[in-house]
Parts: sequence; structure tokens; C-alpha cells
Amino acid sequence: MASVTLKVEGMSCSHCVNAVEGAVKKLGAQAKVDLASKSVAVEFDEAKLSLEAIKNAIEDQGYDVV
Ligand SMILES: [Cu+2]
Repeated sequence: MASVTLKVEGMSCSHCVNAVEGAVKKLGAQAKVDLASKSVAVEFDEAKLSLEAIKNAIEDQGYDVV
């Protein structure tokens, strides 16, 4: 399992948290959003998923991974 913390711009409320966490979980990974630090801690299986795919899923929700 890989653990990566991404900086994500544009998250401001619980709706954003659910959108981001939901999009990542849909890929089969785990995500925990911290609104205060605008970060998303993700845990994923590198054999099954790329970090790029996770970033794309977050950006598809309308947020910017920086
Ligand atoms: Cu929001």
C-alpha cells in the first residue's frame, strides 16, 4: 500500500469532502480530506492503481491537485 498526501485547491465544505473522498473510494482507494490544510491523504494499492488516476478522479470533481 502506498500513502500519499495531496494538496488540493477548491475544497471548502462537507460537500467537497464527500465529493473528493467518494471519487477516490470509487477507484478502490481510501481518502481522508483535511479541510484546514487543504490536503487529501490517500492510501492505495500501487499494483492496481496509479497516483495519476487518483489525481484525475479528484480533478474530474472540479478541484485542483497542486
Ligand atoms: Cu463544498
